[in-house]
Amino acid sequence: RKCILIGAPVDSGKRRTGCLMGPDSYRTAGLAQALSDLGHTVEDMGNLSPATHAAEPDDTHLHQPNRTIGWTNRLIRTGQEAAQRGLPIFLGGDHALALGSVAGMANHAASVDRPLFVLWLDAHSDFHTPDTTGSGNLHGTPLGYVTGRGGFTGFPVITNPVPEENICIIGLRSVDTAEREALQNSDIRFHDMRQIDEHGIARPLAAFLQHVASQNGLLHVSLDVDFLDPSIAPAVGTTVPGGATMREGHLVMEMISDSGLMTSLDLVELNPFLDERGRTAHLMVDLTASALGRRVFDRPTRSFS
Ligand code: DIR
Ligand code: MN
Ligand code: MN
Ligand code: MN
Repeated sequence: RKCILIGAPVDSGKRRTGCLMGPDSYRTAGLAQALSDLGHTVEDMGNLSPATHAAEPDDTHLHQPNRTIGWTNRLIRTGQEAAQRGLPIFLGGDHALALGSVAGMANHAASVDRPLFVLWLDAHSDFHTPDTTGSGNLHGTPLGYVTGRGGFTGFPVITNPVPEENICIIGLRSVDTAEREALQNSDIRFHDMRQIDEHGIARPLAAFLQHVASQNGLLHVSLDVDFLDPSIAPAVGTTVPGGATMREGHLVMEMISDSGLMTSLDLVELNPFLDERGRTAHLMVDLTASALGRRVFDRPTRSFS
């Protein structure tokens, strides 16, 4: 396949900075080589910058809304164009980049007359709107935006909202009060860590992938570093204990690969400033490789005699 790396050093989605260093960390950790070793063609578009935007208002509880609007404009257009040529991999950058990446993929899906499905791997549900967010951090709003919830004044109008029933969130363990009610009243499929503990992570994922396949859908995967347990992925500003293990992470990505369904991917929330010798960047690269065909524990037949 043709993988198109899109550097999206978005850092406007929350107050703690550092995600702007994400794209170059993935490059340093060897992402392009890992993908070409698997037989894929790799094109690196370099790092984007936000479209021109107004100065930030000072009469809002939101953090840098206009810069995020600039990023959203840029990423919708670039993503939509890239999706016609290959499999876009958005190198974040914080999760505010997904306002643009997912909206762009929704436009692309509509243009080829297929439904878009979204797999959200995250400790958080990111289903806020600018009106419900308590933190004012827009990285908590992408699923609210792409499903067409209100309140996104000044943002590009959502022309192709993603139907709630086309979204599956796995890994939840930190959901704000305002989001909880909205989520429970929505048709989004969501699976918290308790469900994963009780039934395993494969079951809900397999059901969702089967559904995507039955609808001939495109599949966008959004991988937030904090989906993973902080003990294996410490380089994120919003660590939440009790996350996915190394093998759960790889299992998810390997099942995605087996399905052959993934058509675009976000790697988000990596803050290399918080990392220990690039270990989180390296893990994210390894997970991406698993999603694109690598089998970590597949080894040539060995004899144990
Ligand atoms: C939190 C953080 N729910 C907020 N969200 C994060 O600020 O709205 N999402 N970290 O991944
Ligand atoms: Mn997130
Ligand atoms: Mn998160
Ligand atoms: Mn490696």
